[in-house]
Amino acid sequence: QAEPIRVLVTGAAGQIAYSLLYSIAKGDVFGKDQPIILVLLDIPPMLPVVDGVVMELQDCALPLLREVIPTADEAVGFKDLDAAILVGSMPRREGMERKDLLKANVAIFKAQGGALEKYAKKTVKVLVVGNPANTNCLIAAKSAPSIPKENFSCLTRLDHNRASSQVAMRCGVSSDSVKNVIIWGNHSSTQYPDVHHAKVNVNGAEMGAYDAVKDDAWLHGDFISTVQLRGAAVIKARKLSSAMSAAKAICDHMRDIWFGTKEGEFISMGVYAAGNSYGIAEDLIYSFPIQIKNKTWKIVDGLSINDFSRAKMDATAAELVEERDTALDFLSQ
Ligand code: NAX
Repeated sequence: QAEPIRVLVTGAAGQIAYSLLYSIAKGDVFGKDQPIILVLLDIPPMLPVVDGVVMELQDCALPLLREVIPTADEAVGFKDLDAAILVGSMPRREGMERKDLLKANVAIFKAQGGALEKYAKKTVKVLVVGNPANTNCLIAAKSAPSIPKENFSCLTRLDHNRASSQVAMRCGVSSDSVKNVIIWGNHSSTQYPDVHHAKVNVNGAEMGAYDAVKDDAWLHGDFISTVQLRGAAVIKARKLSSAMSAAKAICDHMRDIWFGTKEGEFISMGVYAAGNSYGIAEDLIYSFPIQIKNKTWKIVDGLSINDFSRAKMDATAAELVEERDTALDFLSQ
């Protein structure tokens, strides 16, 4: 059997991790034949809670799970990693300014990027989930200069899945009948969910999303705002932020990195923008349409962009530039 791989999940005492760890440990992400050593990192006061999670993982009696290591020590947590899923971050407290939140997270992701640099394998695949996910990812990547920038990505798959599902429900088809929706930009309310290149399979006939939905006003209006504001709607209803769906999206994202995307399909993820795709400024982590093969992603090029899309892609890029510049000020302090 294969050698075990070492997978880190941070924020291990939190609610996303609670939904995520079971799926990883039972083989949904890295394959049914891949033994796993799970490393669970959280801050020291949460370690008693992490111990409870460790007990539950043991009690699942999962054959692929070789070892579970709870820790608050970065030297232990980031050692020899094959994959790192960075979920933990500083949450926004009431009355907290955006800037203060960003500052606290720059400190966390600078430290964790530094720990990746120092302790992880150079081949480690790093997925940043903790918000602001794009900018946290950029800071982590910059703090780990010897690990290729391409190994870092941030989660916009939840937004992608939300968009697919909205279209599927509207057309009365199953969610796997919808492919190639795109989330452009930031994982924030400025993100642009775009279905101009999406395909819907309606009773065996594949057609463009606009032809399948037959309601351009909805696609240009409520569809976009529903996806953009879905996180807030879940919080309002549940009094807690998305966790089950976030965990599912993390699994989708990492599984696609490990095994590749399906032929002819693309997914969305936040990746390093090098300044040569769709006129998006360089040195941002921006969500693009992505295809993955041999654990290597590439941006799907050459999709036509109309004026409606252009304006929305630029607006979310502008937000990311501002976030980055503020974050880089903190990073250099
Ligand atoms: P919880 O508050 O339930 O858990 C977060 C955990 O992270 C806590 O146990 C906390 O102690 C830990 N933590 C804080 N700082 C840490 C550090 N420096 N090192 C290690 N652990 C640390 O939050 P949860 O609902 O699990 O959400 C986690 C993060 O995901 C939040 O930042 C949230 O905003 C973000 N999300 C991002 C999404 C995305 O699509 N990119 C969607 C879901 C989610 O909202």
